[in-house]
Amino acid sequence: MSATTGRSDEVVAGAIFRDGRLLLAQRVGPPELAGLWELPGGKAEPGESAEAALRRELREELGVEVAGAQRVGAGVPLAGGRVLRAYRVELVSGEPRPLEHAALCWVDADELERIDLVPNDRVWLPELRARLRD
Ligand code: DCP
Repeated sequence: MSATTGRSDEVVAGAIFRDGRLLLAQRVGPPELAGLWELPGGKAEPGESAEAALRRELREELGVEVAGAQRVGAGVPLAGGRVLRAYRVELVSGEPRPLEHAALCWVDADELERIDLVPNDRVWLPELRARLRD
């Protein structure tokens, strides 16, 4: 919990959809998460909005510019008092590259069912699947 804002510290994760597919990124670490796939993102800085944190993290991790931040699914409590939240963001410019991940992939609804997601991100499967089947 932040002493200045009273808000739980947030970890943001970005859901980018394009042509009926969702972008996933393969983690390089820690060892228990290495090789698993996630919505890319990271820790918001103190006082930083979710939208600003997503812009910064996805620029750093993917080399792209994104806009917007529409909540997807439930928040996931993390160890240390942080809360992980997913947001749908729009790709504004750039082609995603794995600058901090082992690899990237674009999955359709069927591939999303079969890929090894990090455990936390599995809670968003119903919403992500619904969006891909729209
Ligand atoms: N996390 C997750 N699912 C995601 C994104 C993150 O479960 N889609 C988890 C993994 C970590 C925590 O959230 O336990 C923080 O994520 P990162 O390590 O990716 O965040 P940072 O890159 O900001 O961390 P650091 O600054 O420590 O490198």
